This record gives sequence, structure tokens and C-alpha cells, in this order.
Amino acid sequence: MALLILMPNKDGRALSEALQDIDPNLDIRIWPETGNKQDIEYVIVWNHPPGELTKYPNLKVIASFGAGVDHIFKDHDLPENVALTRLVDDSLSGQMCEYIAGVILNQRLRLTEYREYQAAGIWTPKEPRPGNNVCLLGLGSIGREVARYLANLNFAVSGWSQSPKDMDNIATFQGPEALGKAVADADYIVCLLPLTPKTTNILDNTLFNKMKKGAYLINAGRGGHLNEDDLMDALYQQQLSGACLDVFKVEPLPEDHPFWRHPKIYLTPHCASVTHLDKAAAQLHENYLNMKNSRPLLNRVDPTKGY
Ligand code: NDP
Ligand code: OXD
Repeated sequence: MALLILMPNKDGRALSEALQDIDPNLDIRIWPETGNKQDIEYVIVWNHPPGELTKYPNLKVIASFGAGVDHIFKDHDLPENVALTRLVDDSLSGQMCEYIAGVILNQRLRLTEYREYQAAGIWTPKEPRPGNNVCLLGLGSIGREVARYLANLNFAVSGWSQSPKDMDNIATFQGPEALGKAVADADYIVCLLPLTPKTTNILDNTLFNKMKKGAYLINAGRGGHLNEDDLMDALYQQQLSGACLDVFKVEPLPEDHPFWRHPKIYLTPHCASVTHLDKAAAQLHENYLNMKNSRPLLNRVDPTKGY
């Protein structure tokens, strides 16, 4: 019984060492040095080559090395009857709470604007930007913690999800018909959805036009949620006042992409919330033991929903 680390652009060796620190007896292989493929029962993946996962006849679990699983489902040649899991931990949600609050406060307090004034030697005190309403698209393991965090900072918070939610001090909306209503009063709209066929390009002109004029968009979900041309258009038309983007259709963002130099776009390099190696290793190991001992797996992904 062996565990394979299949993460072509990540440091597989560091994860292997963290797992070995927990259990020195683990049989760990790092792709492409798989050894006998029949031995592999548990694979940890991030952006694996399409079709690769069908080559392991005894595979039981595919574990995402992150919260998102869109990188798994973009492979249309996945083995059948293999369980999928993902990472859920308080470090991922905690970092995201600080990132989203930081972006909103930066915008509200005009900190980037004052940095530009400083460079130009301009002394012009202004009122903070008005607007206290935040709408979170996605109230899952990360979105609901961000919602609570912002409510504790006295923002008026609403959230949108697929199924109904009941949360103290958060106005909740669910389903496609309620999306326009969910965003209508928001000064800040934050996307923390998973990327699925239903959410692809959800951040488009149709939705922007349902927002308040001058709303500010934050996308920390996935680049595939955003219609990039529609964003450029909404910024030009001043329907949106600005956007902070952490995720992109192509990452790293290509050098010649117009977002790099857009004055109303603030961008960060997919770092809003970064997988914590030791916490991830502990959770992956726990699930490896669950698999080995035929116990229920933690943080299963529902392939019919795609998240
Ligand atoms: P969860 O699966 O726990 O939550 C997803 C939420 O989105 C749920 O509330 C779900 O509704 C809602 N949702 C899904 N599809 C729809 C839909 N069609 N309509 C309405 N609501 C929908 O995910 P996490 O909170 O753990 O993570 C969310 C995403 O954040 C990840 O998939 C990843 O893309 C991104 N992420 C980004 C990071 C970064 O650094 N930028 C870091 C980590 C994650 P319901 O509750 O009803 O099921
Ligand atoms: C994740 C991410 O999904 O890093 O964990 O975006």
C-alpha cells in the first residue's frame, strides 16, 4: 500500500518530509517516480496531467492539496469509483478572513490612494469611502467564516449559497433566482465560490448590472468565475469602482495582460490563503489512515455537485 504525491509544479519533497515526520513507515512515492503503479492506493494531487489518474488500478482516494477541486474535475478522464477529498482547515479560512478584511479596509480607508498622494507629495485628507454592506458569494467552509469575521467588524453582511443557511447577523440568499437580490445593496461583493459549470463566468455584465453603481468586486474564488472583458467594460463605464483579484484564468498572469497596469485593478498572486504544509500533512495522513482502516473519509467532495 503506497501513497503518491502528484503535484508537478509544487514541492512534493517538502510534503513527503512532512508526512514522513508524522509516520516514518509510510511508503511515499513522488511522481513521476511512481514505482509499481499497482501499489498506489492514495494520491495527493494538484494540477495533475489529464488521464494520469487512470493508470493506477488499485487507487481508492484522490486527495486535493487545497480547498479547491476544479483542478481535478478539469480532467475528463478520471477513474470511476474513487473517492475524492479536499482540504478544510481553520488556517485556510483564517487567512482568507484577514485577506478580505484587509482589502476592504484598504479600499475604504483609501490607503492605496494616499500612497499615490505620498509619491506625488500631495497632502489631501478625505473622508473614508462610504458603504458598509458586504455580500459574500459562497458560504462554505471559508465563506461562512469570512462572513462572521466581517460581521464582527460591524459590516452589514449578506451571503449567497446553493442551499438555505441560517446564520446569526447574516442575511442569507440561496439559488440562482436570488443572486440579483443578494448583490443589489452591496458596496463590496466577494466571490468565494468553487469553480463548477454553474459558477463559470458568474461574474459578468449581467451580474455587474444588478449591483449598485460604484460597487467594488473582490475575486478570491477562481479566475474562471470572472468574465474579464466584462470587468474591463464595467470599470470603464464606472458601474464598478474597482476590483481586487487574487485568482486568474491563466496563472501566473501573463506579462502582457491588461490587468497588470489597470489603475482600478489591485492584484495579488493567488496568495489570499495558502495551504499550510504541516496542517495539510496531518489532515492528509488522517485520511490515509481512514482509508486504510475502512473508516469514513474527512472532507469528501461530491462529484455530482463538483465541489
Ligand atoms: P465549500 O465547498 O466549503 O463552499 C462552497 C460554497 O459555495 C457553498 O456555500 C456552496 O453552497 C456555494 N456554491 C457552490 N456552487 C454554488 C452555486 N451554483 N450557487 C450558489 N452557491 C454555490 O468551499 P470553500 O469555502 O472551502 O472554498 C471555496 C473556494 O475558495 C474554493 O473552491 C477555491 O476555489 C477558493 N479558494 C481560494 C483560495 C485563494 O487563495 N484564493 C484559497 C482557498 C480556496 P452550499 O453551501 O449550499 O453547498
Ligand atoms: C485552494 C487554493 O484551493 O489555494 O486551496 O486556491
